[in-house]
Amino acid sequence: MEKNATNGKKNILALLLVLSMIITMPTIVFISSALGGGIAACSDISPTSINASSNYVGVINALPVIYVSTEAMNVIQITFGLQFTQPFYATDTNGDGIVDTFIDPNHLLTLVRFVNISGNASFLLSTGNDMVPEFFWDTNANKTVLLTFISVLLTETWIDPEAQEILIVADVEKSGWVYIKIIDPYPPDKYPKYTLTITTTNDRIISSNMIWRENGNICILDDPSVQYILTYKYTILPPVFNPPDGTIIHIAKPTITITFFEETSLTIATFENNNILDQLTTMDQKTFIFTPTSDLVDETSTLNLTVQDTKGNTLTSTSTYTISIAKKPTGEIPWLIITLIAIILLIVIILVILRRRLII
Ligand SMILES: [Ca+2]
Ligand SMILES: [Ca+2]
Repeated sequence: MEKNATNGKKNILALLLVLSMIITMPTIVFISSALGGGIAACSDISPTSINASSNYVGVINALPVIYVSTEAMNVIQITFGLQFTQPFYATDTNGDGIVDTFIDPNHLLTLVRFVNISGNASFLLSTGNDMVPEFFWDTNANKTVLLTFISVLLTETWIDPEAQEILIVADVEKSGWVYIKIIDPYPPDKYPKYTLTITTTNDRIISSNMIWRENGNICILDDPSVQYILTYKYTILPPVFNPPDGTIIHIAKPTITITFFEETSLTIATFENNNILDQLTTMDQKTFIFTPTSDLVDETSTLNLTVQDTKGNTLTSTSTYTISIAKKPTGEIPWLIITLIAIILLIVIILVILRRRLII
């Protein structure tokens, strides 16, 4: 009884609170399914969208939506020969005041990713099913901006052992906005302790929210630069394997050397999942030599090493080899060939004898 009375008081208080808020804040809409439902506030909805009924204090079921402007949509239609029957739009699904979800009811555009460009919520969009964007839609300015896609090959690399930095320069010829794809030589899944900073030649740092690293690539969205410097802060540089990764080995007991650029200690060493830690030798803790104690057999084998530096950083490196040992002659007598030759000789002899008899 007491509990019901308390609930009743709570309901009256809630009703008064809701009514007072509707009166004092007309631009805010509430969801409330009678008095048992929750209350949620959403901005950017005009009071005209309040749908009141006898059972509901106030109802919203629409999320804030931004529709593309006709002008911005026309740029894309004309440039890419597309025909939109309805405008594409964006919604704010979590009510934080920033649109976060892109919808194209025409199913002509593919969302590549959301990006915040100088505080403007924008969507990188592809005009096909691929994930290479052709333009971005800035929902704040409600304009579409065309992008140039460039795939850059890295050519020059410097290593600064003092700063433990790898510097790579990427030259890009462009004007206007560009979406650049560069192969990531030190992807985060393989080198989780390396950090990457991208700067331009005038020391402008590319904001980390304009850089994406996935599937072994680095993607950068940027406007006015022509040269980018990729700086990786490393912990342990990857070693050099000799013979290199992917080599086909034709000898049963090959010697494989692994050279690091700094002193390290081996913590794990396996070859085709067998522990070979005590089969590796080193004179300087930089170059390690592995010669198998027993003959290798024909198969694809991976050499896997984990090392640790003096600061406790670790690095795991692998190199895979195809073992293909040449077959020795077996020494067996080729009876089939001998039999065939004997039969041919016999036929020849018979033919010669028959011919002589005919002549006589
Ligand atoms: Ca949002
Ligand atoms: Ca595309």
